[in-house]
Amino acid sequence: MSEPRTMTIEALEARVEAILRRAGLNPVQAGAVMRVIVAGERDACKSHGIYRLEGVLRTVKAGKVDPGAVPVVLPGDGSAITRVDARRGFAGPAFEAGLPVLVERTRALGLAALVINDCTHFSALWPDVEALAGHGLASLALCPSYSAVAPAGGIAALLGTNPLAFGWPRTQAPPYVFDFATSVAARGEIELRRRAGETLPEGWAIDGDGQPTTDPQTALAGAMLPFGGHKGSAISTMIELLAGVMIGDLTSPEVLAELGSTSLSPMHGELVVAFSPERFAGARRGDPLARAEILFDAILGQGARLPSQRRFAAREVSQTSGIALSAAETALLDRLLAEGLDAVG
Ligand code: NDP
Ligand code: PYC
Repeated sequence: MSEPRTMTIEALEARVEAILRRAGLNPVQAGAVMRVIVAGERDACKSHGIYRLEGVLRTVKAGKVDPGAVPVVLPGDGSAITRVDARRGFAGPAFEAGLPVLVERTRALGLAALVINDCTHFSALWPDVEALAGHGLASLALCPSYSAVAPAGGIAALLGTNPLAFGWPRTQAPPYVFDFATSVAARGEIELRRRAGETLPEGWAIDGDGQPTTDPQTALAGAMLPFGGHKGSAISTMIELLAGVMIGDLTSPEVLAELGSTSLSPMHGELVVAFSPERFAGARRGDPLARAEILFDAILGQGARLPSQRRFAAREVSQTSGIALSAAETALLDRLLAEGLDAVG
C-alpha cells in the first residue's frame, strides 16, 4: 500500500528519469522528458506533471514515438529560421537542441524562429518561453495537438487544444509568462477530473450530439469548447495554420487520423518565435524592459495577479519544502518503475 510522500525535486527527477530509462528512452530523450514532467509537478501544473508518464509509456509501447531518437539541428538556409528534426522523438530534446542556435540567431537578427518537426508533444509550453526569457528574449511558442475541440458554432471535435505561450524577460523578477490551451481548459484537466470522479464546470464541453455536458467521460468522447467563443476558435485555427500547415507538419485532424486514438501523445510540430526587445525598440522611448515594469506594476497595483505568479509561488514551495505527492501518485511512480512498459495497456 503506497503512502503520500514528499520528495525533493532532485529525488523526483531521479525517479522519473529511472522510469523513462526503464521504458527504453535513451539518455537524451529521458533527460529532456524528465525535465518537462518534473517542472510541471514542481510548479503545481498537474495537467502536465507526472500523470503524463503513463501516456508517454503507452506511446512508446504503441511504437508511435522513437525512444532512441537523437534530434538533429538542420543546416541553416541563411534565413532567420532554424529547423530541428526531432526524428520522431519527443519535443523536449528537440527544443533543447535548437535553443542555443535560436538564441544566437535572435541576438544577431533581432527576430528568429525555431521550427521543430516530427516530434511527439505532450508537454506544457511555458518551459520553452521561460528558457528564452532566461536569455533576455521575448518569445511565442505554439503547437497543434489532436482533434478534441469543436470550432465555435460547430458540434464535433476538429481543432486541437492548441496551446499558446508567451514569455517576456524581467531582470529583477521571474519572467512574465502565460501559457494556455485555446480550449476552455487543457484536455488533461478533464482527464484529471474524470479520475477524481468530479464533474466539469458548465461551458467546457459538448456531447456527441453537440449538447452541453458536465460529465468528463462524455466530454472526452464528445468535444471540448474553445475559450472565448469565436475568438479562441480563431486563435486555435491560426495555430493549426502557423504551427501545422506553414511548418510543413501535421494539423490536429491529421494527427488524430495518423494516431487513431486520443490515449496516445500526439506527433506534430512546434513553432517558436523569439524577439530581442532591445533590437525592436531601437533607441526609441527608453529601455523596453524598464517600460514593461511600469505596466506590470500598474496591473499588480489594481490587485490583479500576473500569469505564472501562482506557478512561481508553487515552485518556491517545492524548492524549500519538496513536492507533496498523494498516495495514488506515489503508487503510480512505484508501479511504472517496477513494471516498465508492462504497466500500461
Ligand atoms: P490555465 O487556464 O490553468 O492557465 C493559463 C494561464 O493563465 C497560465 O499562465 C496561468 O498562470 C494564467 N492564469 C490563470 N488564472 C489567472 C488569473 N486569475 N490571473 C492571471 N493569470 C492567470 O491553463 P490551461 O489549462 O489552458 O493549460 C495548461 C497547460 O496545458 C499549459 O501549460 C499548456 O501548454 C498545456 N497544454 C499543452 C498542450 C499540448 O498539446 N502540448 C495542449 C493544451 C495545453 P498560473 O499557472 O500562474 O496559474
Ligand atoms: O492537455 O490538452 C491537453 C494536451 C494535449 C496534448 C498534450 N496536452
